Amino acid sequence: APGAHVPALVIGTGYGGSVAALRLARAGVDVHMVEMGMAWDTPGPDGKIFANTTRPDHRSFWLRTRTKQPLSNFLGFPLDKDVPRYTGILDAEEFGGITVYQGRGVGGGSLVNGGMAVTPRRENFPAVLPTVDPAEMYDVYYPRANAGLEVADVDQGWWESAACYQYARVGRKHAERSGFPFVFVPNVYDWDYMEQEAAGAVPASALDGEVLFGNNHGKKSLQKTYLARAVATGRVAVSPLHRVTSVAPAPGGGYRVLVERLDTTGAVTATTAVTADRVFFAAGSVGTSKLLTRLKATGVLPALNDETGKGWGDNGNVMCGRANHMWDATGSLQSAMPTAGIDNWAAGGVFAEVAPLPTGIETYASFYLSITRNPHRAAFSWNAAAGRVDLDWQTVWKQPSIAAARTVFDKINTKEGTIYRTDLFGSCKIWGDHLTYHPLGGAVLDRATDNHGRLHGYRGLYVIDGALIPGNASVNPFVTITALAERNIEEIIAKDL
Ligand code: FAE
Repeated sequence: APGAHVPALVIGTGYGGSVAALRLARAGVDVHMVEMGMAWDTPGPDGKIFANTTRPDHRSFWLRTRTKQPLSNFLGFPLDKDVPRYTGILDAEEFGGITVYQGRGVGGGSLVNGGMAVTPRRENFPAVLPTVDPAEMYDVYYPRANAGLEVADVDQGWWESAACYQYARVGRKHAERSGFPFVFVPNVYDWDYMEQEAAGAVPASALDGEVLFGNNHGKKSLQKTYLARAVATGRVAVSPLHRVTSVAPAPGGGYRVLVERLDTTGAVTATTAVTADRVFFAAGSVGTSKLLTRLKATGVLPALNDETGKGWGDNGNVMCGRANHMWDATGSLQSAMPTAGIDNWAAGGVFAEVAPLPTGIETYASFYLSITRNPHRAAFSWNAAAGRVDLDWQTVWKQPSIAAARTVFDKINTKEGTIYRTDLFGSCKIWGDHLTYHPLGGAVLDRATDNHGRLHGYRGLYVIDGALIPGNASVNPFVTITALAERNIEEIIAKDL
């Protein structure tokens, strides 16, 4: 309600926001979560909440009139098509040199991601978060995050013979024949449900390719884990289709937060002000960085320090496909949930996820999303003339990522006598180097904030999402985002409340 006062306001409902809300509520604090995306709790015209990856519709993209598929082409045919403008689930946010894919809705990125729940190797952690004690993370907060997210391992016995993981077994064979370590990775998918999908006993979900535009059944997104527990406390209110535009010091103490209410075309139908004692920025790396950069530059939060908006990276994401021989078919049925990776981080700076290409037909393609050690870091800045926040990432900055990925895939291609696919990202284009799924940084821990996410310059303002991590996590990031949030909120509850 207008003029309302809340003890804690959380901007965004992704991993960082969900951890903050649950822990604050359990500590007796009333929490208001503001989420610009939809609730995703109501079936659409086809009876399903989420659209299928292969059949995008109005639900699929955030405020676009044409889809922007990460794999833009297939066998020479462009895949994109017109869709009605709608507050859909996947945002393909375009900056000068990169398109950043993000989830929109209650649950944030957990709604659209592959569910790969990877804890970094301990020896790599000091480079990920140099100011955080590895012992506390690996003894306390990573285990807490994995438990809270309900992370589980696939049954390897089942996996060995499941038709839907033939693509992953081909990935293993090729990795091992070239001498690369092949690792299983846990996931948040309900494996019992997937086994029943494979047996034809329940509606297909991961086995119907559901991932990028939401998953209707087996994936344990945050709505089923942290957020469900947060709401069950009775202390957490969630406002979907509401976007925070300003956070300013309030005359009587606390902060005045301006919130726009959106309709499903993205139009603003109302603006309200809420006063909050504490505000947690959990709008994701890009969302938090954009807000803080603008609020600092426009004089609303002038005391934020000069690290604001800096230290942003793409987690070294780069994609590629390989064309297999006909004896290495990858299967017409592919589970949309990845289970495996090729870990060449130590030798080549690459951790490559063996990814599905769930097209429903045999493609003879192996597809990979590589996470690489890329040194480039970009900064957000306020473009006053255009009234928007820009990011200075350059496409050529992906070259170190391509070089790292080639340490694995050139060798595999030589060994197998195979070549790269050139039809997935355009015509005659090998590398998907125009995008990231893993934005990280922009309000880096112990730089823009103190070592627990307290923003410098303003008591009661916190960052608690992927913006804290300086650009690279060495693996898929959400377990690290969750574990860091668990660590920081414990300290904040103990010392600040
Ligand atoms: P995030 O989950 O992005 O949540 C931020 C929320 O804030 C969103 O719901 C926004 O709509 C909302 N928001 C933004 N601005 C505002 C505003 N002004 N007012 C109100 N609300 C706002 O942040 N990671 C893995 O570890 N494993 C995977 O398998 C994996 N696969 C992925 C696949 C795809 C296609 C994508 C896009 C990402 C994937 N990721 C994966 C990345 C992962 O989802 C991402 O790192 C986390 O979701 C980031 O968590 P945050 O809490 O930082």
